Amino acid sequence: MMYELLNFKVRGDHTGNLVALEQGTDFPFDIKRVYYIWGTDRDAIRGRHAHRNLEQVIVCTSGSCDFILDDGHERVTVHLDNPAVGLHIKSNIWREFTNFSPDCVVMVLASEHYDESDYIRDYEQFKTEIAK
Ligand code: T46
Repeated sequence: MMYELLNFKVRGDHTGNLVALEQGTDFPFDIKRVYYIWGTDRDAIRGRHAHRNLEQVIVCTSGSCDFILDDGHERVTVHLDNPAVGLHIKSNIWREFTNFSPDCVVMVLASEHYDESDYIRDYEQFKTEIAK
């Protein structure tokens, strides 16, 4: 399976909505890092890499964008536009993301600290590594 969509529990009333993500109960891994991305041009293409070990849950907390995922055999596009849904991606999946709305904010919860050596930034290298 290339990805999984997590439907978070929403605590909402007439004043608004709240999602709480707690390690060990609502979440598939221990969270070591959180980062977020905003202010992207609609046509910008970010990502263009895979991770050797990292697992992530990606939430579009505002606006929308498209994630293109590739396991070396097929490519799928996942449209994110709901802050109550998390896109869970495990290791060894090539990802690109684009088609950002002007108000898009992407929050990422990651299973590891930042480590550049975990990135595979060349597509041919990615294909070679997953073929092993
Ligand atoms: C991913 C997608 C969804 C850091 O110093 N610490 C960090 O934790 C991160 C994530 C990045 N950086 C530095 C590395 C680069 O100099 O910030 C700069 C931009 O990173 P990058 O070009 O990798 O950003 P994206 O948006 O292409 O990819 C990021 C994550 O790196 C990646 O793991 O899956 O978001």
